[in-house]
Amino acid sequence: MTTFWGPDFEELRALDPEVADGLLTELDRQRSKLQLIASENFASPAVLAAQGSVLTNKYAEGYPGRRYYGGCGEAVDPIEQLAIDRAKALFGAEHANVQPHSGASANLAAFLAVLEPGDPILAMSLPHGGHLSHGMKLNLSGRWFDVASYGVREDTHLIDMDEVRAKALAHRPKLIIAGWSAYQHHLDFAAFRAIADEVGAVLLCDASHFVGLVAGGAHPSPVPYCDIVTFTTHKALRGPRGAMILCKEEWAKEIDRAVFPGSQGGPLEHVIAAKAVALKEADTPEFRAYAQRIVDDASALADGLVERGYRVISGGTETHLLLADVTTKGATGAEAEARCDAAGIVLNKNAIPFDPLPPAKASGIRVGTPCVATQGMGTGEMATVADLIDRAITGTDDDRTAVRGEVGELVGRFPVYPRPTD
Ligand code: DSN
Repeated sequence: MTTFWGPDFEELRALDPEVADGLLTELDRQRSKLQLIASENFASPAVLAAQGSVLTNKYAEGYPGRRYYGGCGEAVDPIEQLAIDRAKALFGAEHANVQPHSGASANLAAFLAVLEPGDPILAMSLPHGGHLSHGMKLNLSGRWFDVASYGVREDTHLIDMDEVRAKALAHRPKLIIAGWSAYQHHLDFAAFRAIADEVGAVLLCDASHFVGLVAGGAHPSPVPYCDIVTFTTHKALRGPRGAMILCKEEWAKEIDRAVFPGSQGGPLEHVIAAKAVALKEADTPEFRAYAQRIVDDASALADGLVERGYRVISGGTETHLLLADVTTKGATGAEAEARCDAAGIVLNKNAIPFDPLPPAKASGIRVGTPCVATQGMGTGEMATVADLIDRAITGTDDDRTAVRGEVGELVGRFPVYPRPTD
């Protein structure tokens, strides 16, 4: 039996102490601060082992059984096939492509499969919570397609499906995108499907943010309703950095061609192996409990901030994140982000719907619970987290020093990547 041969940190430290020091600094940052960025997570040691493996050495342009390089039959083909089969089984999908390097790359491939330059598309606007690859004017999607966007209602901060339908009837998009980066509620996939059918559009869901919740049964699935579903694998799904595409069988050939050779070359087989591991981890009762904990934590955190006088956008959350207006607390989003960071709390400034401030300042913060739920923190800890955030934003430098100490104590009770002494 061959024994595993993988990353040797001492060798790295001897060869390149600057990079080694950087890795240790990052490990310490992840361990010692409170990680509340909604799109981040802590990949498991098994995922990290697969990603840091000799598969990085292998070229494998093509697909299992149909490669443009020799040497793929022994390991690369079976591992990629395993990832494909696990993705199809976990999400009940007809077809899976596990090669996209990122969410933007997955969306690009979906566009290539469906659209021609200049075609009309309809997607959620970036300032209301959409993603830049959904038609933002500086992004390829905004430069190459004729984009109309829908948003949220000013009174409820919820997507108004009547508005989506009216925009679709007026714009006649060839592609409708359902999906977001900063929205707190379930999308009405059935309504999106009906609108797409009414105007003859293809329906794409970018499920990057919530696909981990879908995998764990804590969020409705877009798969039965959508022609194509793209998603990143490193958010709540807790896999390696990368992405996947699921689609109906009728789109399978177009999607595969659009990924390779349409928009990518050699697949990252070490990352694909790590995706396979993450999919196996996600297909367990432990992961289902984890997904529910993420949602429960986010809801408890929203309640905690509301109790402390914050305006939580739409009043609460059904997902893993919330948006809170911090301007009533005497800070812009950028200032709140900096003050929290000084107190050991990592989150990001975020535009809120109808934000009067520019995105670099923003009126809000986005707070997510995938990381703290991985650490095992529950709703009881979220009251403490809300208090720490509030004191970091509204307090003095001395208060932030005190909060930093309490953050250290809290994360010390829920260690991530534990030290031998933890
Ligand atoms: N940048 C990611 C996020 O933080 O939401 C989406 O790509």
